[in-house]
Amino acid sequence: MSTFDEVIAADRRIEPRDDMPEAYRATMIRQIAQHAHSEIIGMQPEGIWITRAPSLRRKAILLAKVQDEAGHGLYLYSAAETLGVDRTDLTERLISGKQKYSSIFNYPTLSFADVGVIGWLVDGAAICNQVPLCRSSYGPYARAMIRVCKEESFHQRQGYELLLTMMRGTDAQRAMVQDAVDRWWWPSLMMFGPPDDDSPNTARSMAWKIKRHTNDELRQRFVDMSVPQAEVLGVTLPDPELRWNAERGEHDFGTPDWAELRRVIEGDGPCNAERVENRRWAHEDGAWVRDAAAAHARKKELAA
Ligand code: BYC
Repeated sequence: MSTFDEVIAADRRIEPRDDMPEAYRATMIRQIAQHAHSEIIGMQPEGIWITRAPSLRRKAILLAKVQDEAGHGLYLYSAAETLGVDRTDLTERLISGKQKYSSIFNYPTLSFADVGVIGWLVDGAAICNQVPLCRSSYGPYARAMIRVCKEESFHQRQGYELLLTMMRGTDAQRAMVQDAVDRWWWPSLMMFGPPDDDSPNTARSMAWKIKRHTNDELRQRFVDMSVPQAEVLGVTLPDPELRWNAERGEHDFGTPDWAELRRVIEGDGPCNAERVENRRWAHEDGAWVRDAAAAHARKKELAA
């Protein structure tokens, strides 16, 4: 039987029953739970636009996307449960503020263009971050990521298609898109986490092959990917320092406001209180469903 270190060195997967250092288990629980919470909280900013979508087609698309996000949350909570934690307990940790979720979902969605920009930039950033996680060393997480990424790429395209449509519309629609890009660009760059020299977890997570790239490497990849897409759309990315650096073969770009990221992570973003309060309410309101499901399962067990 291989030891944990041998499995990691050979680039194989750690499975739930394998021996693993307690710190590895704790790191995986932290990251997977935080990721699951992000998917579930991430339903809110787009969800509020379902009833206000401008056509039946847009409503059906948005409804399906938000439902996919609920599904991603479920795969991820299931992956976390293979590490010996309980989903109810993780939800308690989210609503009591003990566990984090992605900073990006603490910003408001002010117009329907935000739905398109979330698809293009937020799901685009999520893909950049999550494709390498399909090769993450923890088996259940890596396998969940494969399906999540397939769905995320569909989400990204629906957002981009919505924006292309709006950009072919009226001046007012083009202005809505530009305004949404101005508001979401910097928070999207912050999704990748703090800069590498201020990222306490990266070195160990790279050594354990949980993360395959650092926060800054993925942020750079996202900028390089987004610039040509912005040109095709005809929008301006709100960064005066953004330019191609032929020597590096990458774009130079400005510094995100790291103090803002810290504030949002610590709970002081524009929508943190509202997001968590909505989640707490939904959890309490759904108690009867969980009770009914548990009673049904007990009845079936007794009958068996
Ligand atoms: N927001 O040492 P670091 C989606 C925390 S869902 C909040 O670099 P790590 C979608 C970090 O947790 C997108 N917290 O950490 C859904 C750590 O905290 P603690 C969610 C952040 O883990 C619906 C501390 O800061 N994606 O796309 O090595 C609709 C220091 O950071 C953030 C995932 O969760 C942040 N932005 O790297 C549409 C992906 N950044 O617990 C779209 C999986 C950092 O040590 N997660 N923190 O106190 C990851 O890849 C990594 O956990 C991160 C951070 C790159 C996010």
